[in-house]
Amino acid sequence: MGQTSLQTGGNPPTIEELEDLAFELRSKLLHLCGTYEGAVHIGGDLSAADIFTVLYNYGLNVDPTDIANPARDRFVLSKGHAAVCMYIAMAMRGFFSYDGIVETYGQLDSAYGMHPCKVQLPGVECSTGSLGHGLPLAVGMALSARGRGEGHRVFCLLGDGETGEGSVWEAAMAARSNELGNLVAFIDRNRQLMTSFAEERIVFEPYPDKWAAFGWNVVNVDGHDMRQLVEALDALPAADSNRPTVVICDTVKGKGVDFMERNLAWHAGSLGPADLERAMAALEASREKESV
Ligand SMILES: Cc1ncc(C[n+]2csc(CCOP(=O)(O)OP(=O)(O)O)c2C)c(N)n1
Repeated sequence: MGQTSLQTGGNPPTIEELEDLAFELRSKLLHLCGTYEGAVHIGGDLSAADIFTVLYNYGLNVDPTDIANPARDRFVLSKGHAAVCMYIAMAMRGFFSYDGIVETYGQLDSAYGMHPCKVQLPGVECSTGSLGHGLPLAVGMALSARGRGEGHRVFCLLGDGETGEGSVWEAAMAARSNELGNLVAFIDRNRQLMTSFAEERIVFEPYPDKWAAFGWNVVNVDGHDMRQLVEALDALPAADSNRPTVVICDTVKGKGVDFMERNLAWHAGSLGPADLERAMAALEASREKESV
């Protein structure tokens, strides 16, 4: 598969263009999964694919040709096991080559590890993978930006299961206490953990109320509806405001591939050639269904 795709002549992409990009991202993800011999965290990649798409092509002020620009927005992938989806979204945005990811993904010494490493892969802002650490890191980065008088935002993507970690709530309290309106958390609320459905293990609900009780500005969206995602980004309070924002994205683990959707067997897995064909057919069918 080629590189991206998006030719907007400098204008922000339309909703339709973002939807096409999300489809391309899912296709590329499945193809990688079909060529890599080990397991890929495909379920939580597919649930977050629309979020990655809207962030890298609409929400984040980043430039792949100027990755060290101090004014850039920072992105922290707290659910680090979804790294491959981030790599591909970044490749589609021009940060690196998709073919390069496919060639070395998951191999010893590859820059494209199962979890992201900022030392190995310039453009990645934080090394993550141990759940519960991304939001605390993002709080530190947002606090540092404030201290230096910098006007950028810090975005962080978490899994909902991950928010069972106490460190997330310490960070949530610290963010409000320090009035970090420059901090934006996205939660991939797919209601599944690694081997179980979320509410079977931890009572998350009333989930939005919990964030509100910690003093955050709470926005609820369908995490597969590009228009709602764009509107949430458009409506973010100014970076110099005093309340952090959480965008709770209602999502489906395995989204787009019917036999993976809400299926605990597909937290992580690999695809043989026949599975890949079946998965691609399912993805095409899901797209057609949604465009009716
Ligand atoms: C501290 C820590 N404990 C356990 C794991 C192993 N692990 C990887 S993914 C995962 C499930 C996470 O669920 P969630 O945050 O909801 O992610 P998603 O369902 O979106 O993949 C677990 C337990 C880990 N990476 N870090």
